[in-house]
This record gives sequence, structure tokens and C-alpha cells, in this order.
Amino acid sequence: MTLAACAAVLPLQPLHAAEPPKPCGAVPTKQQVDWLRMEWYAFVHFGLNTYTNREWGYGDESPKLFNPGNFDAGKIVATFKKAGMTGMIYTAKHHDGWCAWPTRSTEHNITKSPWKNGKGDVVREFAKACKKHGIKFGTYLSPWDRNCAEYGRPGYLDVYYAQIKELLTDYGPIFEIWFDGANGGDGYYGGKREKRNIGNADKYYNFKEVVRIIRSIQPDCIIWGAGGHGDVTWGGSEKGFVRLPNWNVQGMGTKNEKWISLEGDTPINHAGWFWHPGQASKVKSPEHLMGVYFDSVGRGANLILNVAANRDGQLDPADVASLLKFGENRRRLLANDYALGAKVKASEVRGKDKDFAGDKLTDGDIESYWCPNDGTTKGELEITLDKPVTFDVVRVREQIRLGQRVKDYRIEAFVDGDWKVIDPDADTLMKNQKGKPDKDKLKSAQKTIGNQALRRLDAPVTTDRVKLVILDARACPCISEFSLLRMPREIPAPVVTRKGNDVSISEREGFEIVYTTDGSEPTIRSPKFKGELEAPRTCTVSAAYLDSKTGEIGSTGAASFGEAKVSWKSKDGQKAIDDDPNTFWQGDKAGDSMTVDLGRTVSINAFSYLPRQDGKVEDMTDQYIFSVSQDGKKWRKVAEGEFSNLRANPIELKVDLDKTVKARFFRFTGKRAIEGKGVTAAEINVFSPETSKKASRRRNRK
Ligand code: FUL
Repeated sequence: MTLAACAAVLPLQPLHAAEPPKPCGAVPTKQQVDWLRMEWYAFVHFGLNTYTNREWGYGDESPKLFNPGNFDAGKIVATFKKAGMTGMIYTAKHHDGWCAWPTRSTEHNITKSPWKNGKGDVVREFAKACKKHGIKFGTYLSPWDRNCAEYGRPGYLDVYYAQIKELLTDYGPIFEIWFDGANGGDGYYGGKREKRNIGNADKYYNFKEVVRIIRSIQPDCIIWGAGGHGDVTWGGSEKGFVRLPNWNVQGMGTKNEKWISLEGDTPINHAGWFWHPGQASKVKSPEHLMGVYFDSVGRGANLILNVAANRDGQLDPADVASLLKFGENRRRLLANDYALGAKVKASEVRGKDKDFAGDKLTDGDIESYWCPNDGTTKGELEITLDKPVTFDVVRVREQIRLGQRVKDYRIEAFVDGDWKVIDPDADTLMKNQKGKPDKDKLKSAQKTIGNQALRRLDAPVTTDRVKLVILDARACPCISEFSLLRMPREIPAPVVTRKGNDVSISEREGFEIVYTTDGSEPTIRSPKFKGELEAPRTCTVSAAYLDSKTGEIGSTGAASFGEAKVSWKSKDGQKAIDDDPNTFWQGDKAGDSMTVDLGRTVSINAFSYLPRQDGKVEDMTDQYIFSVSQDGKKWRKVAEGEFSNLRANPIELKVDLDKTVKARFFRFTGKRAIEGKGVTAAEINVFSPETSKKASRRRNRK
């Protein structure tokens, strides 16, 4: 064939297909990419703390406490699977040091528990159930061990490394192993009951060696934390959101750039990571969880959502209901991508090669991507749909195997004869994020994408033309997917608050409010809230929006109140009994107390403490004494202990008393603070045994 004849039969393409771009900066390992594709999975905190109503055990708890009557790993895992979760991570050992598997490394383990006559193994049961139901299994192994006599000394490392090896050798594939950042402090330590500081955690645990051990046994296991030597790290809050901008890059711009992804972590229940009695009213609503999903997965990270097992070994029904509803909403959100198959016109295509053309954005293939020529760091992609569609969520993905590149972009839609920007710019996005922008990673306002950016628009948009405009990138952008999605209809949960005796329930236009005061779920037959409700006694108010026309009822929002504080008086602690979480009582030094006159004799079976809520940990009380008196002169200590994990998660913590006491006065003593000389408390509540008789009195005037 002559050269001319040959050219005649060739399609209109360059003779040589364009080369893919070279990777830019740090790139993820195959394991990190696979992990990011998992999106969200469960955390299960379940151990001795489940039985002691605590978040951190001291290390002296008896293994005999662990005896779940109805533990069924299969049922728990099936629930996660049903919700659409892709895996679960179990706390095989928390800070209290008790091991939920028959480890050879310490006596403080499940063989000493009555459950299954000491023959039980929670790790094995979860691992097996995950295999059966087709989700991945991972484990959490606390580096801090408040039980081990050797903790803080070199001897502990033998114990700890042995535990890592056992977990990675005996239970099949572990997709992720979690090394908590909470380390050192006081504890039981084999009976010494003292404070042990380990100094530099990275040095003490020798995380480099830890990583070497793990990689040698299970090279595919994702390592969380490990002093920065691992594959993924903390998202920066225990509320689940990760900060913006989210660059999956450590040491950006240096020779030692490393790919590290973020994981947002949060419990599904406001009560904490472990299960706590009466927590049903504190479950986060499906809409709240959707928000967390957008602020973690939708920011290019993963989400680990904790759903704790209770004393019986089951998930809390309220948690399950919210999890499944959110799972269903997520499924519906992702079910229809209106941009799929749409035509895409790109401002520039790499080497004019169709393998890098604009329509790679809408081909439903996460691996293929649009890319311009080297040196081009901007671009416009115009997406034309067959017919107008209505959407309120936009998803964009980068081909992360070639590194994270995009620094800024915007989305436009053609509406009413004009192109309009429909998503917030980088400045607004960063200003309005929860938490503070990640200063370390911030040179100027940036809008990153990474594995995926899910953007919820202020209002639905109807159009058949949309534009993705890449404004800036580290190198030629590589965009793999562009999707237009629609949020399923959500009826959010109302917010229930109380000031003095008066309960407020947030209103919603077009809806009525139904409520209960006995902890039960409101139904269409429950009383309607007309704006006035008194709750002077300990009770739970649960409310939901009702669409009276359709009978549709939304998610439940609830609040558990202690005794109302209207008759309370305190000389020193007024700010901790003013129903205002933003003010706090301040004691000058550790050991200072605040005393409250309740104005009448009250049966008290629990109290709660809300730490200061202004984002500071200085003077934040983390050890307490709670005393009561009938006459304000003779005092009786009825509780003493620790408030745990406040630095990472400063939530209201409730302490049940051993038995109900009658008292006219109480005294709260801040024995110690996390930092600083003084002690504080934002709010103190006291609770009476909840009886149906004591449920709030209605005062519906309207
Ligand atoms: C924290 C721990 O101290 C909490 O107890 C919990 O396990 C959470 C996931 O990590 O740092």
C-alpha cells in the first residue's frame, strides 16, 4: 500500500495516540485508591466500657463484666451491609487494655470473661460475619494501654507488637488497622495507679517498625495514623467532617511528598463512642448523617461512622433506624446520574486524542478521564443533556492515580438564557466550612476535588446545559467523572431545646409538629405542638414534622432533660445552671467547687456535665467529685471519676449514680483540668428517675 492510500483509510486521528500525562506530585498506592473507593464503613466500639457507662476505662475493670446475652455478629454486619456500608472496624482493644480476643499477649482478655465460658472471640465472630456478608473487616488496636504494667516502658512494645501480629495473622484479611492518637496519662498499670507519659509517641512505639511488621504480614492493609508513617490519617474532628482544602498530600511541593488520605470519624449517637444507657434520644438524624457524608466523602475523604453495640450485644434500635434511613437516602441520591451519557465539549483535548476527550466525564467509567495538553492548567467542559433535568447536587472526580491536581474550579448552568455560576467560590466554601480551614495546607483559598467533590446547591437547578470550568491546577487536570444528582426528599428532625421550664421546638413551614414526652417515637396520632409546652421534670421530649395533607412524618428530634433549673440558686456556679451552653463556671484552681441550692428536695439518680463549648481546652475539667447535701452543711460524696476524651470530643457526659439519693443541694468539684490551672463547667444537670407520671405537663393554650 502506498503512503497516500494508507492515509486515506485512516480515521481522522493523529498517527500517534497521545501519551498519558506524567503523575503530578505524590500518587496513591493501589491500596489507597481501593480504600478511597470504599467511601464509608462502620466503627464498632464494644468492650468493657459498654458495661461501665464510660468512654475510657481506667484499666482496672473486671473482665467478668463482659457478658453480652444476645451478641450476634451476623445480625450487626447484615445491618451495615443493608445500609450500604462497605466494611467495619472493631475495637479489639480500647485504652482500658482488655482484649476482645483470646490473645496470648496478656491475661486481661476475653478468656477471663463469663461470655461463652471464656471460649468466646468477638474479633473472630465479626471477621467471619464480614466475610459471609461480603464487607471488609478491620481492627482498632489502642496503643495506649491503661492496664498493662509495662506501659510506658520498653517491655510494653513486646506485648503490643505481639497483639498486632496476632490480629493480622489469625483473622483473615484486615482492610484497615487503626492506631489511636490518645496516648499516655494516668491509669491502673498493673496496680501502680499512676501517671505515665510516653513523650514522643512516634519514638516510643517506633511506628516505623510497626508499619514494617504490618506490611510484612498484610501488605494490603491500610494503616491509620501510626505517627504519620501510615496511609491515612484523622480528618481533624470527631464530628465526622474533614477540613478544607483537602489535599491528600503530605509535604506538598517538597521532594518527600507523600499521599495520605483523610478519614472523617464520628459516632452515630451524641452520647459517645461506646453505648450508654438511655442514648436512644441522642441519635443523630438521617439528615444530620447526610450532612456528615457531604462533609467527609463529599470532600474527597472517607467516613467511618460508629454504631456501638449495647450490653446485650445488639445495636441500639434507634441507631439502626437512623443508619438505615440515611443509607436509603444515600442510595437514592446516587441512583440516578442525569449527566450519564451526555455530550461533552472540551476547550482542549490532549493531543486531540479521543482517549482523553471530554465525554470521558460522562461515560460512567471511573478510570477514563479528560485531560488537556501538558502545561494547560485551565479548561472548560460544556455538558449538553438530551433534555432539561432538575438536579441539586453535582459530583466531580479526579483521576487520582495520576495525583491530585485541581486547585480551583466552578460549575455553571445555562438558565434563563444565561450562564450562571451555581456553586460557591473557594473563599465562601472555606469560610463556611465547619471547623477552621486547614492553615498548614492553605496558601490561598482553594477548592480541591481529589477522589470526589460532592457539592450540594442552594436550590435545585433545571437546565440541559452545564459547564465545569477548571480555574487552576498543579498540572494539566485529569477529570474522570462529572455527575448531576438529585437529593431525595428529606423531612429533617426538629430541634428540641428547653430554657427554664419552657420547651421550644423549631418550626418548619408547611408542617405541623407532633411530639411525645415519654421517649416514644411521635406518630400522626401524637399530640400536636402549638408553641407552648412545659417540662419542669426529668423527661425526654421527642418531636417530628408532620405533613398533615399526606400524613408523611419526618425524622425524630429528641432531647433528654434533667430537672428544670428555675428554682436553682448558686453563688459561684450560676453560669453552669443558666441553660446557656456558651457561658461557663470558672474555678480558679483545681479542686474548686460550685454549690447549688435546688430550692427543694430532689431524688437524684444521675448528673451530667457539659464541658466549655468555646473550642478551648484550657481549664476544661476532666476529673470530678459530685457531692450532695440535705442542709448545705453535711456533705456526702456520691460520685467521683473522669470525663474522658474531651479534647477530641467535648460533648455532654452523663454519670449515673450508684443509687438514687435525696438532696436539696449538690456540689460539683473540678478535681483536675486537661490543661491550665483552673477548672470549668458550661452546664451541670441533675436527673431524677424518669416515670410516666413525671413526664412534662402540657400547657397548650392555643
Ligand atoms: C479517640 C478515642 O480516645 C476515643 O475513645 C475513640 O476510640 C475515638 C475513635 O478515638 O481518640
